Amino acid sequence: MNSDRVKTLALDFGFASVGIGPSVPKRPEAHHAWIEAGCHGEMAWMESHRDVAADPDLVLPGAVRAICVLDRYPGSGPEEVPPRFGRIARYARGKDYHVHTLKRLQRFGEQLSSTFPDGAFRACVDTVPLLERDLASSAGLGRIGKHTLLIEPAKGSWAVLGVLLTTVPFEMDAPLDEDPCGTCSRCIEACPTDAIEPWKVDARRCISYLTLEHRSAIPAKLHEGLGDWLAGCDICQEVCPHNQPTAARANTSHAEAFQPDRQGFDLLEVLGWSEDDRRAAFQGSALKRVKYEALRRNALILLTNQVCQGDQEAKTVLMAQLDLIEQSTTVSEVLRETVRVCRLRIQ
Ligand code: B12
Ligand code: SF4
Ligand code: SF4
Repeated sequence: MNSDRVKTLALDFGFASVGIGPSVPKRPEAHHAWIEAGCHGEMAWMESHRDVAADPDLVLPGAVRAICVLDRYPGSGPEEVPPRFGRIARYARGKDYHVHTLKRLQRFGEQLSSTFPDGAFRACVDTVPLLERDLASSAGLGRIGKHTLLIEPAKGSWAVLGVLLTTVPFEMDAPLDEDPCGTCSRCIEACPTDAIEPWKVDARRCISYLTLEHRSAIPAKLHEGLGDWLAGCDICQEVCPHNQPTAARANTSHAEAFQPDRQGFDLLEVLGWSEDDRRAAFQGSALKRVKYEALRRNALILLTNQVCQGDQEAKTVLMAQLDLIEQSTTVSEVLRETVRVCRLRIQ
């Protein structure tokens, strides 16, 4: 079935790019091996829903195509930050894509349903464990780099993805599966926690996972690697040659909702927050999933990193914070363990 109308409509809905490919992933075995090796860490849902990744029929019975869409957000190279400041990843500097991309994708699906009443559509944006990058590369949106992110030709990887599964056999686009990296290994060398092997990221070592998803204490050997990342990490994208500034990238359009509100937060401010303050600061942001305890844990580690780099002013406030937490009767095991490691590091 001709796909022109689908594509025009996707662009009308504000997506930066759209492609159509098969609903089944190309490399389900790589996902299987990743889970078997335990690379998903504490993301138990990935293991319990592992069958879904290989079989989209479990998400939408009779699915034959994945209509893949992409929203770009502004990116840049490495950046300077003020002292005692924690950075947040760029995808989370604007509005929450789990809401903005998903809502538009759902409305796009509803519109297609009225045009193709015999077809079924289901919108997914991180909401089910499909292999979105695998499907997007099969739909011709971009190629997968060694850091495992999807890289758009001439545009780069600063983008989030969405998938609309459908039972309608629309005409497919040519896949983009060539290796975009060649002999480059910049992301592997730049990753501070050695999380990347070519085309495999061990989430248990990835700062993005550790700061956003991991609820337990962060292993002591990885504290220093967190550097100044309070939530998420962009280092592998900052260094990638496909993301370096060019005239084409300077003219790249970004979804309005993803214009950055802020680069990050003052660490002392974060440590002084109540749960209500956290909720208010993260309202409408993808960061709302970072829980209060995890945020305090991250902030303590970052402040300790700065003390270890010679910031004496940070040391005074950090010591006061560590004392305060230790004296509290309601402090969690996670924070207690974090305080213990922070003290050892600044001794
Ligand atoms: C779990 C998850 C994470 C985990 C694990 C990351 C990972 N690399 O797997 C953590 C928390 C660490 C994470 C971090 C980030 N994430 Co994330 N994450 C996901 C999620 C929910 C599932 C990914 C998954 O299934 N991983 C399991 C592994 C096995 O899958 P995979 O790496 O895609 O595996 C494929 C490739 O490796 C490929 N492959 C294997 N061998 C080879 C060989 C060759 C030659 C080739 C070409 C390919 C290839 O085949 C595998 C199977 O398809 C997706 C959304 C989704 N449903 O897809 C978002 C998603 C991947 N994340 C996204 C983003 C933005 C990020 C961060 C940039 C956020 C940040 N700034 O902090 C970082 C980037 C870290 C990184 N380098 O990956 C975007 C990526 C957009 C893009 N341009 O690619 C997604 C698609 C969310 C979205 N809807 O937009 N994420
Ligand atoms: S997001 Fe950061 S920690 Fe994770 S793989 Fe990329 S560089 Fe490494
Ligand atoms: S930094 Fe180099 S190796 Fe890593 S994804 Fe980009 S091109 Fe590939």
